[in-house]
Amino acid sequence: MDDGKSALNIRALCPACQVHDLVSVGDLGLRRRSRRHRLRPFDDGIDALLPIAEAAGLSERVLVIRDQVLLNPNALPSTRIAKAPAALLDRDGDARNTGDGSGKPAKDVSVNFVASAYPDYRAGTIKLKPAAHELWRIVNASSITYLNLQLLFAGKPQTFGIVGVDGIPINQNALAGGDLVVWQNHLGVPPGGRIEVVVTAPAEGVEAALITRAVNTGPGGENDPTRSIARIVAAADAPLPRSTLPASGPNTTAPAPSQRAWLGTVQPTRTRRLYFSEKLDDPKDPNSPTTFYLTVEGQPPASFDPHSSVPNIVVHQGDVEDWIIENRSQEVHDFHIHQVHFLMLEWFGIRVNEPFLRDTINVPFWDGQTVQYPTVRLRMDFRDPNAIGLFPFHCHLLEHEDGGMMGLIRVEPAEKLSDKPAPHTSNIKHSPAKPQSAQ
Ligand SMILES: [Cu+2]
Repeated sequence: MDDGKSALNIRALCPACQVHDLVSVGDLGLRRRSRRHRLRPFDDGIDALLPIAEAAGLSERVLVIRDQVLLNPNALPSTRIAKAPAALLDRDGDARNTGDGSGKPAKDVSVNFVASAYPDYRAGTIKLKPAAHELWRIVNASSITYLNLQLLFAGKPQTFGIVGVDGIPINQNALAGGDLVVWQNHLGVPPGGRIEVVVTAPAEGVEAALITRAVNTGPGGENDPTRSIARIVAAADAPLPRSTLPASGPNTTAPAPSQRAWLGTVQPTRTRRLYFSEKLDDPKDPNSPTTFYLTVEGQPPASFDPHSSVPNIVVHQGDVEDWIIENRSQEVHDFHIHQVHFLMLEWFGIRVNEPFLRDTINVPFWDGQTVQYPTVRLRMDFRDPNAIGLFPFHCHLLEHEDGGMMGLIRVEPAEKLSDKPAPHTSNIKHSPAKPQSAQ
């Protein structure tokens, strides 16, 4: 188990609590199909689940977690909810999370359409065989709700064995000594994130629950308090999940490692900076309409035009780039790109050691005071020939992307050597020493 204690060697599977897919559930095809998403040359849909050798022979279940309008919006908070133990947020740089985990949530949450509604959170039940090992494939299909999942047995956090993030197996890079399973006692899963984990059921009679812990989304973010989202009951007569992975055979063979060099060792072609920002129609009225921007530095901020097919970024297949994503607003944003995955190199300016890929990542909120805006640094991989085309990158919070927080990238066929210009130079400027108008 990774102890995660090294400050400069953070296995940051959970920056502010987010997760992706190991099992290639893509966007699961469960989210809205807006005009914008017709831009995708390859629609996400539900892909075949990738094989995970570490999960051979396990029963598997898919947990689709959604959010919805509160069923009881005017109810007072319940006094019957036992206080959850202190949050155990490690190695995610989550010290800024000062929320107390209470209060009315922005949305109710459901698991496979069974809601756990405020204020009592009487959740549905997942029935398991006692002490059984299962593979859970989890997607956060919420519009705006961040999840920080934890499994409690008799009030005590249990470990998840993470085998996949955002549709790609943890071990896919086939690094010598690379982790096959990452053990963690909580799972940060942002909207759009997917994660595959091995769990062990409790003994019969043990009170257990799947909860989501509070996520501090920033002064401008929605409230995501601690709450139970499913009861876990272990009983000998529990039915087995409908699907069990073969103990051997092609479905348990790990996918062939990529023939391309591991992304972490590739020299990027160039570096770009993009930033999230928001603009109130009336700066004096925090409740006035807000326009959302995701801007490539050097370009004028512009709310995304769904009728446009003009890309904000053009790259060539074969390129590898470093993108610095900056947050100039006071709420968390959830950077997501279609078609490709990326390697997170730095989170909040801290180098991290993640030998696996993502396609969704939280970008920490600006507190309104620090002289530099929070950033993440991502190594973007455009080497796959299947990535050629025009596709979006955006914040995965529905209200934000629909409010304009989106851009387009076009991946063109590989450059011929004769077309290649002189070596690219970075045009990246440092953040302004003092943050200016956050547009
Ligand atoms: Cu956002």
